[in-house]
Amino acid sequence: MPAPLPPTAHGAQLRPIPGGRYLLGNEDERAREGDWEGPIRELELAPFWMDTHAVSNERFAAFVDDTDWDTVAEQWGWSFVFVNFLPDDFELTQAAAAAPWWRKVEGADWRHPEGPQSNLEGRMDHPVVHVAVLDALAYCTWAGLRLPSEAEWEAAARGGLVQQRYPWGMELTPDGEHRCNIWQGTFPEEDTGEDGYRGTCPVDAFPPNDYGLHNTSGNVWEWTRDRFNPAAGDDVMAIRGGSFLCHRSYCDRYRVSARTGNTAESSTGHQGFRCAWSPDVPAAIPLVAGGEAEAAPGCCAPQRST
Ligand SMILES: [Ca+2]
Ligand SMILES: [Ca+2]
Ligand SMILES: [Cu+2]
Repeated sequence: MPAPLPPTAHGAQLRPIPGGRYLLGNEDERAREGDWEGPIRELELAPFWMDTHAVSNERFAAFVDDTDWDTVAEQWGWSFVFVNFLPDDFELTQAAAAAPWWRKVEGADWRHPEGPQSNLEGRMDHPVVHVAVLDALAYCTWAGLRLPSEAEWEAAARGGLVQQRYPWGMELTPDGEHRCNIWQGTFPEEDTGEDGYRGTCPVDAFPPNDYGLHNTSGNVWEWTRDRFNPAAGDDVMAIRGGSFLCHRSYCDRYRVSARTGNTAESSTGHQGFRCAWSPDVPAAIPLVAGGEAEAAPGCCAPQRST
C-alpha cells in the first residue's frame, strides 16, 4: 500500500522530513542559558511532513472565509504592534513593561497588522500575524494538519545539517548574502532593511534549506504545540525561529537552536505559524488551561494579561 500523503488543499505544500536521530539544542557560547537551549540532546523522531512556508494571509483568509473564525486578538479588541510601525501622530498607547517597543494597539488584528488604519494590501503572500496559538490550532484542525512539536520544528529547520547555527550553516551571511529576514542597524531605533525588508517578507522569500523550507529563521516567530517549560504548569508555549525584529545585539534568537515562549492567548505583529502533518497524529491537541504564567521569557514575546 502506498504511504499516505498529507493534504494539499488550501495552499498547503508540505515536505517530508526523514525520521531518525537528531541532535537538538545547543551549548556553544551563544546559547542562551535562561532559554534552556542546552544541553544538546539526541532525539529519535518518527518521519513527518512540514509546511514549506509559514501560513500566509491568503491561506488564513480562506480559513476565516469558510469558518467565520474570530481570532483571539479580535475577541480582546487589541494586539501588540511594534512601535516603529505606528504613525507619528498615533495616539499614545500602552507599552509592554519588559519591552517598551511593543504597544497595545486597539483594533490591531491579522487583517490590520499595524492597527485599524492598516490593511493587507500587497501582503497576501506574507505570513499571517497577530494569531494566538489557539487560532493556529483552529486553522490546523480545519486544514487537516497539526502544529509541529518543538523537536520536529528544530529538526526540520536544521535541514539535515548537524549542529550548525543557521538552517544553511555557520555563517549568518555567506559570501555577504542575506539568507533570512532579521534586523540590521541599531535595535530598536533603526532597521536599515539591508536584507530587503523592514517588517515581514513573503513566505517564500530567501532560498529554502535543504529540506525545502523557507524562512524558518527570521520573518515571524512560529508556534509549536509544546510548552516552553513543561515543569512550570503554565500555558506558555514554545515558539521558534525568531523574527524580522531579531538582532544579535539584543535577543540573538534567529539561531536555529534559539527558543522563547508566549502564553496561549498572546498575539503580536511578528508571530505566526507553520503546520506539520503525519498520518497518525491528530490535528487538535487540547491545551490544558493555563496556570499563572511565569515571568516573561524575554523581549521577543510580550504577554497578554488580564
Ligand atoms: Ca529585515
Ligand atoms: Ca520563521
Ligand atoms: Cu528576537
